[in-house]
Amino acid sequence: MYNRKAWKHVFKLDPAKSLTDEELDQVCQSGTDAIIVGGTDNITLEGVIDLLNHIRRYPIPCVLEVSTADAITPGFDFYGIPVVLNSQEKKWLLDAQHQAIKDYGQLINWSEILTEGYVILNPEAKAYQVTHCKLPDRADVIAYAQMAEQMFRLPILYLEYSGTYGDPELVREVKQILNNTQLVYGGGITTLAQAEQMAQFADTIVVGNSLYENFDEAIATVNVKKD
Ligand code: 1GP
Repeated sequence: MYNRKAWKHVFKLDPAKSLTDEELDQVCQSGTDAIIVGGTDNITLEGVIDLLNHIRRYPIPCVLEVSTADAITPGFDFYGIPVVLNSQEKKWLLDAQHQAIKDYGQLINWSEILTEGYVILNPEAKAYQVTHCKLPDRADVIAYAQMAEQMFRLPILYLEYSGTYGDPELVREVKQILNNTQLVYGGGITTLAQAEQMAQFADTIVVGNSLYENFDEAIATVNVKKD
């Protein structure tokens, strides 16, 4: 089975956005450690299956990050289940997940489930707005990290700045207090230099949007693995 803790660089593909077939081939052959399929808006089962069919031509681990139960399909290696720690609504902490387990419980292979404790730090991000987050300060984030590891024993803590480049100092501080929980950073990485800066501290960095904005520069972020 795949060792997700060793993933240093991951691309996130949004089923609602499009790349050419050639670009998708390049993403799959880039040398990245895994591909996450996920997004917030307009996620359809058809879009997810299209991407899965393409990615499955390549021997690369593939994760579906579940944002709507309607777009879940078999065939992924892992299913990421976001739990939004700084949401102000219980729905995004427990209720949506609870309902999905009620509906699909018998079909779930629990060894494929990765619960991701999300802390969303960009108020402009769609996910921040949809889940009615509250902006945490530094002390809040540190406490969320401790909660994730020590209280809830979450496999992953995801510092999510989607759409904007985050604070490397905060990522460094969070890393210092995590031992078993995998620290994932995502948001605003458009260059190799930014990838290198965040990869000093995060276990895993995620590159998403820039694939759709400056493809070649986004692909070059994989070179962070050579460091
Ligand atoms: C989004 O964390 C990922 O969920 C990556 O962020 O799209 O800003 O690269 P970007």
